[in-house]
Parts: sequence; C-alpha cells; structure tokens
Amino acid sequence: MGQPVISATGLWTPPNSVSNAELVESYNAWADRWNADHAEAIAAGEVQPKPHSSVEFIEKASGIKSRYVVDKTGVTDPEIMAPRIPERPDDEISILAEIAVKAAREALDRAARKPEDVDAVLCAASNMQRAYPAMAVEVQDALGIPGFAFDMNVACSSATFGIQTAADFVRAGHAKSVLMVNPEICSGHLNFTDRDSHFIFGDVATAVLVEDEAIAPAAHWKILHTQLKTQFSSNIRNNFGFLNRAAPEGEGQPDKLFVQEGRKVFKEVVPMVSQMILEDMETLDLAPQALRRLWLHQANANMNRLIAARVLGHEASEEESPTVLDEYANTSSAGSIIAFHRHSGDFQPGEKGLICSFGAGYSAGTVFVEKAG
Ligand code: CO8
Repeated sequence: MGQPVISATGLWTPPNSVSNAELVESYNAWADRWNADHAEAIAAGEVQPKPHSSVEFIEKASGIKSRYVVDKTGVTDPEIMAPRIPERPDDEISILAEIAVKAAREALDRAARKPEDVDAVLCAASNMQRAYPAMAVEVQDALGIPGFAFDMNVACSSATFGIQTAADFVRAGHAKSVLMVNPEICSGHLNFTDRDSHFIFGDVATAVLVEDEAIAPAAHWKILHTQLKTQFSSNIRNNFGFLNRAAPEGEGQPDKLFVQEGRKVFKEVVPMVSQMILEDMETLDLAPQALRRLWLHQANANMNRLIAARVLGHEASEEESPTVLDEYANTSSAGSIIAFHRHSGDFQPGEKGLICSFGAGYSAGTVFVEKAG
C-alpha cells in the first residue's frame, strides 16, 4: 500500500486586481442607471429602488478587500457587469485548461517532476466551462501526461475531495503521482448586479501534486488523515447547465448564476465544520497545540475566526490561521490551497497542520498533513 504525500503545490494569479472601491463604484453606477430607467415604476411603488453597495459593509461582513479577475474591464463596466471572455476555437486550449496548466507547471517544477512521470490528472473545481471532453483530459494533453484524467466538482470543497481521491489512488496502487488542479473562474458565475453577493468571488488556479512517498522529493507533506462530508442544502446554488438558455430579453438570467442564503450558510456551516475537525483530532489523538496551522477555506473572515477559535480553544493568530481572502476574495476550491501554498514555507519536519474546505452541497473536507524532509 502506498503512503500518499503532497510533493508540491502551484498557484496562478490573474494579473488584474479589483479593489472594493472600484467594484462598488461600478455597482453604484449600474444601480443609479437602473433606478433612472425604472423611475416611474419606483414612483408608483411597483418596484423597489436598488440601494447602493458599500466598501465598509463588504470589508466588515466578509474581510474581503480586493479580488483578482480574468477580465477587469467587463466586470467594472456598468454597461456590462460581467466578464467578457472571448470564445476560443476548439483547436485552441480553453481558458480553464490554460490557467490550470500554469499552476500545474509550478507544482511540477517545485517537485522536479517531469510530466511523463505523472500517472493521472484530476480537475477538481466548482464550475467547468463545458460538459466534455473533460478539462482534466485537456490539461493532461497540454502537459504530455500519460495515464488517465477526469473532472470532479464538489464546489468549494473540490480540492480536498480531489486530494483524498488522489491519495486513495496512491494507497490502492493505481497511481504513484497524481496532479490535481483547481482552475476557478468564479467571476463567470457571479451576478455582478446583485448587491448581496457581487463582492464575494475572485479568479485563480491552484495545483497539488499528490504522490507515493517512495518517489516524492525529500521535502514533502505526509497526508496523515482525510475526511469528507456532504449534507444536502440549497442554500448555496448554481443552476447553470443544459437548461441555461439565454432569456428572450437577453443574457445573464440571475437564477442561473450563483445564489446563496449567506446568513444561513454561515450559521449552519460553522458548527458542521468545527465538529468535523474536532472529531478528526480525537481520532488522530491530536491536541489543539499539536496543530501549528489551519489553512482554512477562504469564504469569510468571520467564519474562519469562529471555526479556528472552536478548534484551537482560543482566538487564532494570523500565523495560526492565515488569511488570503482579503487579497483574493473567495476563490472557491482554491482558497485553502492558496493559503497552504503561501503560508507553509516556515514549517519544520514533524510539524502538523490542517487544510480544510467547506461550501456548497453542503460539502466539507479535512486533510491533516505533517512536514517531512
Ligand atoms: N453593501 C451594503 N449593504 C449591504 C450589502 C452591500 N454590498 N449587501 C447586503 N447589505 C445589507 C443587507 O441589505 C442587510 O441590510 P438590512 O439589515 O437592512 O436587511 C445588511 O447589509 C446585512 O446583510 P446580510 O445579513 O446579508 O449580511 P451578512 O452579515 O450575513 O454578510 C455575507 C453577508 C458576507 C454573504 C455572509 O453571510 C457570508 O459570508 N456568509 C457565508 C457565505 C459562504 O461561505 N458562502 C459560501 C459560498 S462558496 C461555495 O461553496 C460555492 C462555490 C461557488 C463557486 C463560485 C461561483 C461564483
């Protein structure tokens, strides 16, 4: 039986950042136009005017200060309020595969691994850009990886579910080296005209190389334990799919984009995730002080503060539970991997930490790791 480890990670960040102030300015300009266009209906009491969004609210409610996007022009233009991503011909690499490959190359370089020595590719993300052929197979082809590849979607928990799946392939002897990528173009599924959620998401791609310890580089992360959990809820939903025809009056029907009951998500997910982590720590006989760091899913700073306090028994410092959502916003499955990628270089052999994700489904995943080498 193979012993799965994380050999390396990779990160690709889009070049364009949008601040809360820029996003709010375009939303408010859009809302003013909408109110002017509907002035009669508003005066007659038939529709409510759109209130302004606010930088202060966004930062206080979520901890988000900015986000990276693949198309800044479209999302900040009050006439457009959506990313404009040109359609590519079928013989050109698709944008999702392209950004996944960029993150993957960094992970492979860091592990000094050649693509031909990888056995499988998993593309684990919230929103695939097409039904088939799988994005994972396109990434496999672009990198020149033999073996097999497939897509999987567990919303914000896709990466931890992907890590466990890769680890299980290694344990079962089906693969020795599995590349797991998380290309997340969340801006394509976000309704930038919805004040309650227009600020939540950003775009990014991450990659994790899961391998058998026998072939891994000397410095790696032992995967000590993983747990996956799902519990059905419609409180975070995206109905995009083959029923997503453009409405006769135009595109972008809000019900085929991301929608959520943010308050309910907050209240229901915090106890679910904290309890899951505490159960795992009991199974592993791990005291809170034995965990140096929590790399938590990056959806909301207040959620992470509560979860970390329940797990550690005290208010977590930035070193114990690092934040990346201030800069990146919620990047769905990639969030906890960005945190791990950026804030793990100071670990000494033997030190332990936890990668944890949670989101739509509901879904949650834990990956306990120990630095080696
Ligand atoms: N500006 C000013 N005021 C606002 C704004 C705004 N932009 N938005 C709302 N308000 C007002 C509301 O109208 C409300 O006013 P009132 O009290 O008068 O009714 C007040 O502010 C408070 O509103 P809320 O109760 O909605 O605010 P919260 O404090 O609950 O904060 C959050 C809202 C930030 C959304 C918070 O609830 C939250 O973060 N919840 C958790 C969300 C979460 O984790 N979601 C996970 C989603 S990710 C996932 O798993 C799916 C993957 C999807 C992939 C990506 C595709 C896009």
